[in-house]
Amino acid sequence: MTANPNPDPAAESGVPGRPGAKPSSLEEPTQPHGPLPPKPDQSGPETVSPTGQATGEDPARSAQSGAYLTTAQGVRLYESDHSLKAGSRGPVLLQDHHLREKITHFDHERIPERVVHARGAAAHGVFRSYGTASRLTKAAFLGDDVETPVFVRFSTVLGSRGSADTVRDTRGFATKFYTEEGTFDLVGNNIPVFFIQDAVKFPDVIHAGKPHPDREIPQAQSAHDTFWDFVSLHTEATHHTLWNMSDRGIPRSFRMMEGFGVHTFRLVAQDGGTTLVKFHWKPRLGVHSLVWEEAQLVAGMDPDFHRRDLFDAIEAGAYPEWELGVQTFPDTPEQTFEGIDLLDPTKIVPEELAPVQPVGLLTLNANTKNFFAETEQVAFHPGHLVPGIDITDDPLLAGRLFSYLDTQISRLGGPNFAQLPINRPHAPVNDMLRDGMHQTAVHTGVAPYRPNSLDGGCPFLAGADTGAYIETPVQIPTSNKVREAPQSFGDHFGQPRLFWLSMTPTEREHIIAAYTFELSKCYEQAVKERALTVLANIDPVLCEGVAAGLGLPVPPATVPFADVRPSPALSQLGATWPLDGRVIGIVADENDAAGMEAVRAFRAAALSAGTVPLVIAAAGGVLDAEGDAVAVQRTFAAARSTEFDALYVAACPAPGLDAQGARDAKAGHIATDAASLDPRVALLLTEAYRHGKAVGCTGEGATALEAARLPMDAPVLVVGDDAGQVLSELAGLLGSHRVWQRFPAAV
Ligand code: HDE
Repeated sequence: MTANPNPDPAAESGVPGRPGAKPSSLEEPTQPHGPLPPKPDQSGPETVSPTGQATGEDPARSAQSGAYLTTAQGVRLYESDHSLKAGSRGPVLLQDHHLREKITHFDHERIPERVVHARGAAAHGVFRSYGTASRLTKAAFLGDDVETPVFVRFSTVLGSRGSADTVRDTRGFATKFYTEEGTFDLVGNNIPVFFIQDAVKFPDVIHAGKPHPDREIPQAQSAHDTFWDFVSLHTEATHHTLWNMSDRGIPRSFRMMEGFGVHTFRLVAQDGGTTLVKFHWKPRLGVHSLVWEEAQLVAGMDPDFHRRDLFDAIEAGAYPEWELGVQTFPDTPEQTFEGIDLLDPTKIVPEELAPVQPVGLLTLNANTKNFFAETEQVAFHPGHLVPGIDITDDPLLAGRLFSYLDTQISRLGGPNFAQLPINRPHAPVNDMLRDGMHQTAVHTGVAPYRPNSLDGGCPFLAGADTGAYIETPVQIPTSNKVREAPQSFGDHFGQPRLFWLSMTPTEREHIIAAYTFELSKCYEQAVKERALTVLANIDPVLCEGVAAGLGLPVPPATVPFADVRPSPALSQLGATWPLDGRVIGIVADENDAAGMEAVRAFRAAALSAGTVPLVIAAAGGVLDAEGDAVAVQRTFAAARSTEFDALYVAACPAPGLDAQGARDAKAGHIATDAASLDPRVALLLTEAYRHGKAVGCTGEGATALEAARLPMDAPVLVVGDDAGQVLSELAGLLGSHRVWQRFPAAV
C-alpha cells in the first residue's frame, strides 16, 4: 500500500467525520435535526400523498435529515470544496462521483418558466364560507361555515421570472382550494375581461405582447409596436387594453387588488337547478394603485416590491383578506343578462345591474417555505372543478381547459406533477393513472383497469349521492360546423365607453397619460394612427387628449357611440379604507431636541393606529441614545418616497449630514443652516407631494417643506404643532389612499 503523498492536516485532527477521526460507530455527532422549524406564519397546509396518506411528518422521508452532509444516496462526505485531483496541482479525476453528482444536479436546477404569468408570488391561507351560496351550489366547500385550506399565486403576465413587479400589466390571481371533494382552482385575473374572445388567438396576443423576437426587448411591458399593432387590429381587445391603461394596470399591492373569474361559470344545486355566475374577489383593504412615475421608479429601486409587500405583511401578522362574491344570472338558453352576452369574455355585467353577493372570506396567513417547491411548481387549471361548479361554452374557456395541463406536462417534466406536495389534493386519490416520468407513488394491486375481478373490483364508481362529479346535462345547440363568432360578440366599443365614463376626472387623466406614454414608445406611425382610431370610437375627449400628446391629428369615430350608463363601482376613488399596514416615513434629526420629542409622540400614535412608522435619518443606528432611544430604519441614502404611503417631517436636516456630519453637528463642530435642506430629503418630499401622498410636519419640519418649495397651502400638506393631531389628520387623508385633490382634474 502506497503512503498518501498529501496527508490532510485535518486527518490528524480527530474531527468527527474527517479521515483520521476514530468514530466508535456511525452515530451522529449531535442530535440529528432537520432544518430550523418554520416560523409560525410559515406553516403550510397539511399535504397528503396521491393515495391519501399524510406526508411530511416521517423524518426518514423528509427532504433533509441527519447532521452530516451526504451525497444524494445518503453517503456521508468529508469534503465538499475541492474536486478529487491527482495531486493538488494535478488534473481533476473523472471518477469524482461527488463532483459530477453536484454539478449535474446544478445543471438541471431550472425548469422552464411559465410561458405567461412567469413572475409570481404566493401564500397559503384559509377560505371560510358563509353558507350563502349553498342554495345555489352543492359544492361542499361553499356550505355553511366550512373552512378550506388554499394556496394563492399572484403574477404579472408578460414579464420573465426575474422581471420587475410594478410594470403596467394584468395581474394573475389564481386560487387553489384543497376541498374535501377534490381540488377546485379559480384561475382568475385582476381585470374582469380579456383581450380576445376565442382561445385560438391566444398565441397571437401573447406573441404580440412579449418582447420582439429579434432583440428580445422590451421586457415585461406592452409599450411597443407589436402589442399596439395587435390590439388596434383586433378591436375586441379594446376593453381589456383600456383597463390596463387605467390605474388597474399598476396595483399598489397584491393585497389591494380585486380578482375576477372572468368567464361565466355555472353553479349546480343539490336539486339539479343551475345558475350562471361570475366570481369576484373583493379586497378588505380596497382597490388601490401606484401612480405611473412611482411604478417606474419602484421597478428600479425595488423590483420585488409586490412580492416583498405580501411576504412582509403576512410575516407581520397583517393577513390580507378578500371576500369571494358572485354575481348571479338565470341560466336561460340565451345566456344573456340585460342584453349582455354572458359567454363573451370581453364584457362585464355592471355591479349596479347584478350586485356581488358575498359567499366567503379568504385570509392569507402563511408564507411559503420554499419558493421553488411551492410558488414555482404549483399547477393551476380552470378544469379543476368540484361537484356543484361547472363550465359554460365561453370559447375562451374551452381553449384554457386544454392549455393548462398541456403546458404543465412540459413545464413540470411529465404527467405526474399532481404528486408534488403543493399540487396534492387533500381528498383521497384513487386513480388508475400509472407510471410515467417522475412517478413517486408506489401503486399496489395488479389491475389498474375497470372493471376488474382481480383487485376485488376496486376502486368503485361513485354516484350523484356519493359525491361524483357529474357534468350538467346542458343541451347543445344544433348547428353547422363554422369558424365564426356570434353576432353579439361584435360590439367592441360599448363597454370601453361605459368604463371610460365611469372614471373620475383624475382617473381619466391617468388613462390619457398612460396611452400617450405607451404609444409614444411605438416607432410605427401607422400603428399610432390606428390606435387613435380605436380611441375615437370610445370617446372624443380620450382620443383628443392622447392625440395632443402624440402630436397627431384626431381621427373621426367610425361607429356611433353606444348609449351606456356609467357604473360608479368601477372607479377606485371616493371611499375610505382601513389603514392596516400603511407605511409612514418619519424624517428625524437628532440635533433637533424638540423634533425628537415629536418623533417619539408621532411614532407611538402611528403604531396604535395600525400603521407602520419607519424612522428616516442621516445615518443608521439609534437616535438620541441618552434619552428615550429611537431606532433608525432607513437612511437618507437608501430611503425613496416610493416606499412610504405618507411622510411626517419633524426636522429640517442640513445637507451633508451623513454619519460623521451628524455627530459633528451634534457636537457643535458644524453649523446647520435651517433654511437649507439635505437634497435627498428634498427629493423625498417633492416626490411624495407629486404622487399625491399626504405629508405632515411639526416644528422645523415646516422649514423643510418650505426649503423643498412645496406650496404650503396644498391639500396634501398637514402643518401643525402637535404630533398626535398631525397623525390623526394624516390618517384621515391616508384612508382615501391618496390626496386626490393634488392631481389636476383635467377632463
Ligand atoms: Fe391563462 N395560462 N390562458 N388566463 N393564466 C396560463 O398555464 C391560457 C387566461 C391565468 O399562477 C398558463 O400553468 C390560454 C384568462 C393565470 O400558475 C397557460 C388562455 C385568465 C395564470 C395559460 C388564457 C388567465 C395563467 C401558463 C386564452 C383569467 C397563472 C402557465 C384562452 C381568467 C397561473 C400555466 C399560475 C397561466 C393559457 C387566458 C389566468 C399557458 C390558452 C382569460 C392567473 O396554460
